[in-house]
Amino acid sequence: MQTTSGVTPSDTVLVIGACGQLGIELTYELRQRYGASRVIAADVRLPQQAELRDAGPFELLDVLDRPRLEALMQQYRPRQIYHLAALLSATAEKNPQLGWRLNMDGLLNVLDAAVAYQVAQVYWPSSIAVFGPATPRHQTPQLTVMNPNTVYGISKLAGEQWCEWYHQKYGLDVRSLRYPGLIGYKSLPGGGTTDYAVDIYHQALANRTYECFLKEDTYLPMMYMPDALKATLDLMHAPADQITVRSSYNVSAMSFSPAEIAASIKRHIPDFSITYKSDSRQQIADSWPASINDAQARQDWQWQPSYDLHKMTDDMLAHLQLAQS
Ligand code: AKB
Repeated sequence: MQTTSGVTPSDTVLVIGACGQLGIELTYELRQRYGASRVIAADVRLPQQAELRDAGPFELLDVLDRPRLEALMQQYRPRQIYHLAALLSATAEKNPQLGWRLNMDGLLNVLDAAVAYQVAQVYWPSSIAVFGPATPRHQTPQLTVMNPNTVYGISKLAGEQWCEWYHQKYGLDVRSLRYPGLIGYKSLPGGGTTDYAVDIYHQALANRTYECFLKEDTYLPMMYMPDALKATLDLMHAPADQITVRSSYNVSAMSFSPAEIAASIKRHIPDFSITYKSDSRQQIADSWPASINDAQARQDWQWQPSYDLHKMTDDMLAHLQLAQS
């Protein structure tokens, strides 16, 4: 039996970067859909969540280590690869050489391995960081001026073009989304500029106060994790002839400022207060879009988000409170 995603019941799926914010949730979701034993979680470090290690196969992998990647390709012969390992924007600015190497050479290692081992599909996340200060900030189109000024954004833009090149040159079915800031309750992000929108929920519950590293009126595009998982899997399951973008799709769900997320939280925690002390991440945020136009994704594979700011806040706080009790 062949599914629309090209994955049959005996195929395996490799998730590289399975211990990251998205990797954890995507691995859980893929294991639910395909069966735990078929989804190989791989990361450079052991997972803190025992479930990730114990419920299915887990392999240590530094994606820059080509021989180790080859060995895993030979062992598992994955039909799909989700390659998520990367340094995010703020961390890559502090360590530009590593940011470039991991984000770029890691991707090229995976694309080469996918061609060599005839992998049916590769997923690789891009980001709104591909846009820059000269990009139209509101309703940023799919195709527009792109002049990223962060190492992360430069590596993501180059990565997008490499994905397109591997598709054209080798017919590799590689698919990608330009994620906005992702917000979820199952894991903490690390090293991103949009991370405040996760941390604020934790601090609101723990301390009733939050000091934000962005200014109160900094609007950024954001997405709740269930929507991010849905977008990723909808894209991967869409018939190949519907995929008209082989670099990376714009996807959008909501846009808000720190003041607005604080007000949303106050509906549940009236004594919550926020203060602002912007740091170097403000400059990164100011170079990114405030909102995204995702008409192409809606047209090609019927993308439709389910969560707005208040609905996300209700769900986030309910789950975090449950975890505390
Ligand atoms: C970051 O802030 O670096 C990431 C992103 C928008 O790609 N969350």
